[in-house]
Amino acid sequence: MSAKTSRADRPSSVCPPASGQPPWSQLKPEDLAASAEELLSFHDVFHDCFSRREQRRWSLFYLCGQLSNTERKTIEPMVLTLQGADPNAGRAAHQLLEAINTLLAYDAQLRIAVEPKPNEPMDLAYIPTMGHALALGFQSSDPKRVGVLMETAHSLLAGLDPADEIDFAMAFGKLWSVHLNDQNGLKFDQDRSFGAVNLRGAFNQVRVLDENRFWEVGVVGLDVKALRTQPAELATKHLRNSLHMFLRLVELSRSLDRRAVEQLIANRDYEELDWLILDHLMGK
Ligand SMILES: [Mn+2]
Repeated sequence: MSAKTSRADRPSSVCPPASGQPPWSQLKPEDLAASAEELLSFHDVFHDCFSRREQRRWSLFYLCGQLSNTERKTIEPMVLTLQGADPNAGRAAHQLLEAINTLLAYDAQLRIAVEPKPNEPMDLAYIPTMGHALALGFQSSDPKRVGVLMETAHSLLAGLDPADEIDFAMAFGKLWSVHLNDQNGLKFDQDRSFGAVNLRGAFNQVRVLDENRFWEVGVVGLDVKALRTQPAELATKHLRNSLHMFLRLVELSRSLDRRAVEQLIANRDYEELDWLILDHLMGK
């Protein structure tokens, strides 16, 4: 008869393994030493099973890089020389396209506005600008149902002028929404109140939206967030500020002397045009 018994045949009085026993709080130094001894002998027997093949592969890769004729022997040029540009970049775009096509097929009424973002939550910029988002939409299974959404802070983080991004997308009838806010330089995505950092930049965005009759085709959103150190009861003022700023800038855009603007552009007198607009923004 075999020495093995099935689980069901085992007597219940068999002592469970250590992991199944209640913690034993009366450890003495010699108990710890004995445990350490056991662990070491376990490691001696099994450590070969736990070595990772990646270490061998990458050390070989690194040596090949050291022996290559790249000018700098740091990881980035080595990877670019031996492996080429990141193949995941192309794969990611195809995965995004696949997701868009799946959604379009899932709901025949659905329209998708892609909101480009150059940084978070990843350090890789797969769809950082209007141009990227438009290209993705035009490749989709139903380009009529894919448009874009411009967020001020995202355009600024991509090093672009939000008003130009608005104009570019509107040129193709593809701007379906905007998230107006502001951004102070290249840091985390701040979502400051609209116009809080760059008043002239905010005016330019409102003007290009209004002059192109955006209200007929899209929705204005204010994607802003409260400053982190504000008390809770004051933390919704950024919404008031952004809304008032937007409405005031619409008024200012509509009350700007159109004939004077056209004349200055015709004269190529751009300094005077700057002053006309700044003077108008500052009021009298
Ligand atoms: Mn947004």
